[in-house]
Amino acid sequence: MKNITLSIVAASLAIVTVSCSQSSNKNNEQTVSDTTVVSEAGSSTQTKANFSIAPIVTDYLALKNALVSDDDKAAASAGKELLATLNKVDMKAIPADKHKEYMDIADDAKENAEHIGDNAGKIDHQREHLASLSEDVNDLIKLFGTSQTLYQDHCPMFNDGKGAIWLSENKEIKNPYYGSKMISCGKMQRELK
Ligand SMILES: [Cu+2]
Repeated sequence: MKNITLSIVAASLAIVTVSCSQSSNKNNEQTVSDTTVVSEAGSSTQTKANFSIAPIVTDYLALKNALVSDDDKAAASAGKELLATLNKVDMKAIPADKHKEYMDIADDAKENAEHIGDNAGKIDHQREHLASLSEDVNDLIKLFGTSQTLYQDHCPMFNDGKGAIWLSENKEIKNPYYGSKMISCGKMQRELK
């Protein structure tokens, strides 16, 4: 019975991690805590509403700032930090009605953080993942709010002119998609708080 459960877990992890080249070493933590939440669902209000995305935002900003500075190595280590932070999230702290949405966003954010972490030396690739990661963090802010005032900035040029957003702790524009090449390219779209 235990073997069957383990192979199901292994199979589902395999499905989650096949996308975009590198296979990952995602640990089982999340699956385990997820199961715990499901089994507790019957025992009513176990969830505390004290979840904060602040540690995720802090790691995201460090990563973003590394790319502003054209520092692929610092971006990689910040990506690894962010992945660790996401893996540490206690699912029981997240209100039940936001649980599924959180999981969807966090899965995507983990994949982006992991790829940024694994791609020192390929700053263009890291920046592609930053575009998607910034959407994830923006979605988390919509869902949970932010204790820190942030600015949603937009770069109109990135991704062949399709544009991309990023989040910043400063009003001043410092573009993480182009770094020193075009540091002031972009516009602040709105203030988040
Ligand atoms: Cu990738």
